[in-house]
Amino acid sequence: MDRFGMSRRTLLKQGGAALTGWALLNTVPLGVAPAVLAQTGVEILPWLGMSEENRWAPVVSNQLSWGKLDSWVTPPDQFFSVSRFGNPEIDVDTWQLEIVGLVDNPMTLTMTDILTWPRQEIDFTMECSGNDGFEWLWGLIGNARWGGVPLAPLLQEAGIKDDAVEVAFYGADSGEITVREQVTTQHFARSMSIEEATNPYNMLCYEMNGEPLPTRHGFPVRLIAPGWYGVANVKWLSRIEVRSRRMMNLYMARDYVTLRKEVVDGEEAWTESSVGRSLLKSSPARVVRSDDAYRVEGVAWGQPIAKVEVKIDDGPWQAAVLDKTNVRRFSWRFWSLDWTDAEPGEHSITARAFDTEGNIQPAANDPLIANKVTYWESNGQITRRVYISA
Ligand SMILES: Nc1nc2c(c(=O)[nH]1)N[C@H]1C(S)=C(S)[C@@H](COP(=O)(O)O)O[C@H]1N2
Ligand SMILES: [Mo]
Repeated sequence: MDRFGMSRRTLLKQGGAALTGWALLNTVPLGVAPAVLAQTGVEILPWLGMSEENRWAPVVSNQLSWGKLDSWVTPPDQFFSVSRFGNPEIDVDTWQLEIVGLVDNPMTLTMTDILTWPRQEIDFTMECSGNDGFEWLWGLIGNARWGGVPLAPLLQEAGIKDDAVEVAFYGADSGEITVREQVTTQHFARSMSIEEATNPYNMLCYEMNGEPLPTRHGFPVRLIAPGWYGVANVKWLSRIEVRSRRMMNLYMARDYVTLRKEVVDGEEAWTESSVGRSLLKSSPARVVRSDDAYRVEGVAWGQPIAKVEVKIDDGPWQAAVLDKTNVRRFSWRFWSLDWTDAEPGEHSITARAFDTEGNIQPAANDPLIANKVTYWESNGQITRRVYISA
């Protein structure tokens, strides 16, 4: 028996029943090192002006150490977490997930019920929308192979009624929230439109890299919403409610809101929007040195990546080499660039990603980024500084 109280045999049998279309998404074995990353015997140069200090403990833990990056799949013990109300310990034997609200057949599912549905896996790089890339928040990202059951068939079985507008996902964790001086205790919750919620990639996830979900990543079951920022991926799921009114809670409509000045019909207008789908982004990860050869290594994610370019100081944009061993619709893509003429002294390194639709990651001074005054969804080009010794 394992942590789910199910026998290995039962789990294996269900794994074998995977729907074919989905199963084909995952052919890269876990643990394959990306070819573009330097392996052993290199010196890793530190970035200037970045801090390892964790200012947001205990909400934030385990930021990814870019300098130590050596695997495409992030091991769970190196995977960041963001937990607003602590990490509840849930007893899987008594845990239940309700699917209620505007549905024809309300459901109460146990872990055993969930395990009777065909198991699927999907590779997905999750980034917290607060991962702004500046001095303190740079490592709120990780890539994992998530296992579980697709959400859409469950919602279909529950039968969404015609007057429904959205699906809300509630976590078991809760805390105090104050609205206009009213102090309330609320569960962590986020919602999606019916169309977004029934996207075939959304998953009720119970495994991370082949193991049961660790407590801090949402044991026993979390939502995995590939292509969305971290906040949409509700952990410790306890209730799914189909609703006729939009959820306007802290995580949908107050805190996780991007505030930006735009020009509408020739006039300046402030817009506020809820943090949503992941945006095209890249970042230099580190500079490595072996003998006198230097190399810039980095990562791109958020949208399907077509190309990454790197600019050193005021030099031209140079095409980086994209990793070809690990290419997945929702996962990060590693890249590298040989830095052939590195002179002693301080240098700046900027990366920009291009997606397969031809979009370019915006520059830091692009109005899209410069006129955004909240730090959420910061996908502007990231510049890092490094010192090359004589
Ligand atoms: N129930 C619940 N789900 C949650 C959160 C939370 O605090 N409680 N944090 C969200 C945020 S802001 C992020 S970035 C991701 C982080 O997931 P991880 O901790 O597994 O990396 O979980 C999301 N889901
Ligand atoms: Mo987040």
